[in-house]
Amino acid sequence: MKATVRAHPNIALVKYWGKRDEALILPHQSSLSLTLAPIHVTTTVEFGAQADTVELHGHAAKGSERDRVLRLLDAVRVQAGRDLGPAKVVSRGDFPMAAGLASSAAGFAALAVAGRAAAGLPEDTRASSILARRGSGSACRSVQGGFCEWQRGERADGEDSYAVQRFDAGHWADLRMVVAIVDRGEKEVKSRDGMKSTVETSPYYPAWVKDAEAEVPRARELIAKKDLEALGELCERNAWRMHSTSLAADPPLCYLSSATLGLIQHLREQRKKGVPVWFTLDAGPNPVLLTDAAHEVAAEALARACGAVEVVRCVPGGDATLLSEHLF
Ligand code: 2P0
Repeated sequence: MKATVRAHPNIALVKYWGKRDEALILPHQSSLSLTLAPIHVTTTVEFGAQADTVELHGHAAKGSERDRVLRLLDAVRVQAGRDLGPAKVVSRGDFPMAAGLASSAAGFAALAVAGRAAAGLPEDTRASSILARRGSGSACRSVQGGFCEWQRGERADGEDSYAVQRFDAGHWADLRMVVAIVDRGEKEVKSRDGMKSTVETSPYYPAWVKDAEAEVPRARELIAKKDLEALGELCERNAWRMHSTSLAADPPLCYLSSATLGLIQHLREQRKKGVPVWFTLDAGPNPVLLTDAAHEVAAEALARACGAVEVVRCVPGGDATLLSEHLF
């Protein structure tokens, strides 16, 4: 009745931006990401506790944060088909939570896999990915390592909307992602609200959906060939288009800061000088640089030269895994 899982965050190369079903968290388009190590979240779930308790990163979770965790465990109870009693959950991450590194992706992936294991359910990556998705969309891509594709699916019940691994972490072991934290502040508009507003008000949204869906198979081909330059260009294009459709929302959503733009400018200059480095950008001001092992030090230096207050160097990460040591 107790299980502990370690899962890694992921960064999308082709982003997820917008839901067709808010309750089930079903996306309008498919997306593709890379799971990142060594950073991770560890989560222990125990059923049969005295009362439902949720501790996230050293604090008792409250309100909607707590509800999201407990709702996911309710779905585990339904899958188990028996009364598992109240649950105790403790979760800890080892990376800066304000980094825009979507700790929720690693957190909900770890929670889904640990919840199923604690309930005695068999290991099942598809079932865990669907469960993780219901906690936070991007979490479905953190159940497995390497390059994962979240297929949007067609069904109204979401049973065909989950992530599949296209290439494992070993496929392109010298690919690097360098997270450049230029701003530690909380973003004004959370991803969940930003994407909802974009879907509802941006006249460019339908174009985003069509384009992103078409970029996924292209990205897959470039990853198969390990074509860093073409993948870097695709990543930047996709990030710009996600931000463009958001900028066109009403009111406009601008996640970029002057520090973001300064870094991008510098990165382009470095690229002209022959440094193979590209960027992607989630719903926040902190760019994530894409490069190879030979240039990760140069990428970090570039980020620091542009005022990054913290830099996290990452390599392709593996699957969410069960651990024998628990957090309590
Ligand atoms: C992504 N992002 O593909 C995109 C790119 C942010 C920008 O997934 O509402 O926390 O829980 O499904 O997954 C962040 O949004 O949103 C995200 P919910 P989530 O990684």
